[in-house]
Amino acid sequence: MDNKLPESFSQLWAEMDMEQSTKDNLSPLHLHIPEPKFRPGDVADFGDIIVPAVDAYPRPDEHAMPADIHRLAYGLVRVLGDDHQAMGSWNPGLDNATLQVMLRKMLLLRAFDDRMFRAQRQGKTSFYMKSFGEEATSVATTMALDFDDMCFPSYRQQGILITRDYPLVDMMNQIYSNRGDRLKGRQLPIMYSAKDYGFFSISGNLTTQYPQAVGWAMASASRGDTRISAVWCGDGSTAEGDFHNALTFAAVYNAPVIFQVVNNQWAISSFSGFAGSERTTFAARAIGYGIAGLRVDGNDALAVYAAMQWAANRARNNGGPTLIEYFTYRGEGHSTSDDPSAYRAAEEYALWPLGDPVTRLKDHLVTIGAWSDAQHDALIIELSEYVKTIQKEAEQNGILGHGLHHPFETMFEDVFEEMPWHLKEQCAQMLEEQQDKFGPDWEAR
Ligand SMILES: Cc1ncc(C[n+]2csc(CCOP(=O)(O)OP(=O)(O)O)c2C)c(N)n1
Ligand SMILES: [Mg+2]
Repeated sequence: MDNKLPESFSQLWAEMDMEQSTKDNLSPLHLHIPEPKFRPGDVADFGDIIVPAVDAYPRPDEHAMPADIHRLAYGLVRVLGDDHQAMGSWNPGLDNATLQVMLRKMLLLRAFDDRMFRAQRQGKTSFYMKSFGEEATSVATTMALDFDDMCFPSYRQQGILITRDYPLVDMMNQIYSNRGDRLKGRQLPIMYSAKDYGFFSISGNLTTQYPQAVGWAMASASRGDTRISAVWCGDGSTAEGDFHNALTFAAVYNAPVIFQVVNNQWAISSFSGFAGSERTTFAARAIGYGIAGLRVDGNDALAVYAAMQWAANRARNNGGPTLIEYFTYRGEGHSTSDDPSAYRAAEEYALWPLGDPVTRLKDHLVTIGAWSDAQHDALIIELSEYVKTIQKEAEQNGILGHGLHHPFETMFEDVFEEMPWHLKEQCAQMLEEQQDKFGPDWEAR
């Protein structure tokens, strides 16, 4: 056997050993493992979060070149000042009636969340997810869109449906997977789908909605339509490949899509550092793709509205995609299956320097004389009673485990236009087995 090859390998290793000896004075490589600043038992201190003055990052022209507005990706768009007045170039100048609707919708969302959380604890459904502290990012954003613009939500934007006046009873029927559930029990509770309300089916697989929103926007543009799409995901979800594929496509084709990252600091028990927040902002991801990027105070409903309006006008005028980061905080657990006291400091939400979105909007309205504390307290009670009434209505259609759901055989339907023989057989077998199990009087419900 020719021994040239082994010889050349040994030469190579010998050379590498020599090189190694010259590196002996280097310290060994090591990895950085992100660690949240505060854990249970600590008192959170958010002193390092920079909250710039209102208008420190003024509103650029909607046609600005992305390269000319990089500052906006590192700043914080704000409208509501510490004195609760709306100020600066981003102030959307909404009239009092519109602001009152915004507040009402955010409060309704909060009342709905509270009620459904409680329903899960009472065993009426298996799962629920609240959006406490993030209400502005779904309500104010939706108000800045047209009704026929298409929304691609993650699981924490039930505020879109509430803002678009989707019937609460239908949301509850879905949560209970009961016989009134428009989705026939085929989706996990809270994973709504409402085509007629411009609300794309929620998927549990994180960030799949990102490329879908781009595809929808590209289709709209290629048809010469005027509708745009808007998509939401969380900070953790930006680590998914789909996030980056979507931004690449949108940048290449200048698609009329608005990317939104709701940076609530947490992805279940992982903090945002695991998605890269220790190095830069999520809005700054836009810079690498050459698209517009805005970082916004997510608890300032007027700033959120203004940013969305800016991006929507830009997209509608063929200015292409924008990436908006809403800097906010997840006030409660990830879902009903989560216990945040196991991994983060207590009272973090109360210490969050950007406050609470509902309180800030309310304080603004009170300050300008368009609302009062008494009206506010009365509205909270009114909405809570309203949600309770709707809940009773939904529960007439059934709750978890009480048997009132769509007939079992419907699970075989809606896939094929004509049911193939093998599914017919399986369906018949299932019904037979149910009869055997529950007796001859049993009827498929
Ligand atoms: C592809 C995929 N990976 C992991 C999960 C499990 N998972 C569900 S929610 C979640 C956290 C997502 O955090 P973030 O994107 O910040 O959204 P938030 O819940 O904070 O709104 C994870 C890891 C999943 N559903 N899909
Ligand atoms: Mg998150």
